Amino acid sequence: MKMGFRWYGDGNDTVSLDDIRQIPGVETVVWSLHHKPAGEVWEQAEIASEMAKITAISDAAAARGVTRRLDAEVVESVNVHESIKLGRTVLGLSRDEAIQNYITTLQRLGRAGVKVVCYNFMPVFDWLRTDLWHPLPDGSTALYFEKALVDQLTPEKLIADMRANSAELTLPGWEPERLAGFSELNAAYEGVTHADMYRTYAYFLDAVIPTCEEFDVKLGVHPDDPPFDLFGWPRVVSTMADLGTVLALNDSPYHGLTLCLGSFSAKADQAPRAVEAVQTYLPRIHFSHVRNVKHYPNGDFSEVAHRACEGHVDTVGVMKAYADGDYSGYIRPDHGRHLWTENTTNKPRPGYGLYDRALGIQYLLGVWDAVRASR
Ligand code: DNO
Repeated sequence: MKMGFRWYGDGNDTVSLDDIRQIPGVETVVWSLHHKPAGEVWEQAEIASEMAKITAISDAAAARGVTRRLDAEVVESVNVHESIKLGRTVLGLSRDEAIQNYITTLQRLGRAGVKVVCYNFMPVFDWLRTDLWHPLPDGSTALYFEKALVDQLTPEKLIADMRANSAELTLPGWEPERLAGFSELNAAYEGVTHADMYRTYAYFLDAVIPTCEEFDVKLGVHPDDPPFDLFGWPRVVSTMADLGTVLALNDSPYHGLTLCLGSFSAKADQAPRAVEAVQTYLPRIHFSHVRNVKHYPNGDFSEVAHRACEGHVDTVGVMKAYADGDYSGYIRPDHGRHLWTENTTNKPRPGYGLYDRALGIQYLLGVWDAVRASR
């Protein structure tokens, strides 16, 4: 297993590569070209330059006698254009053009040494929360989902809120272009069913997986977040059963999961199945996000510290299942609470501060090390 840490890039993240390098146990920096809209080809030179920043930090440290290196083997995400999910031209791009661009990007990432590419297949929006700075009783803040608010929310109001709340940083999945094309997309999804989405998904996989095999790049789909339909748009990567359906769309081992246990467990009845999900799909899990959520009886959920007893995700059982299965993929902590100065002078990207994710890693590695030491 390789432990990773997500980094949004120079000038786009309050956390620096040197901060990441000092977290014990981190071996992989999870990166992306965050300025690239879905559907656009990534240039080889841009890929090389971003990856070189990550490896250069190890070179500088090596000069001071540090031997542990950071690699750049995991990309989160190369976003899938809506034309691919809809199976038709939308936002000025045809499905097959968008797929060809995706293939070109995968080829270039493979050539550069990337091993896993994360993506999602959610219609229109990426992840959704109602409060990005929700106060927790301990004085920290965290991402929060208030069900009653979403039940009476229109997509238009949501967009305005996200724009106002995101502290001037572009959130992944909420890029200005995607928000701008919203009305066209809303109309395009009218009447689209779950079965339609599985059909377009299979078409996409059939087209891109041969490239993944040739260039040795594994694809890992991220579960829907939250894992249920929103605004009537069909989400198809939500439940334990959906994960099985999705994997059965294409048998190649290069088609697998980015098993985000926090997203998977954001549906209260799925949270108790987190360990089972790891055990069931282990050989097809290429990348995993391990974090915790706490459910409330009214349907709300809050993100909490990584420790198992803080919420409803058995993070100990999850790490034990990975260790017992000799998991050889990538894991990262996810969505920390915002701690200390992160609530005042050093506001990070929501969910992506330094401290709570660094603490989370030590907890996850503690379980991993304990299980392996007890063999
Ligand atoms: C949010 C993330 C998601 C995730 C994408 C994967 O913090 O978990 O934006 O990266 O859904 O494509």
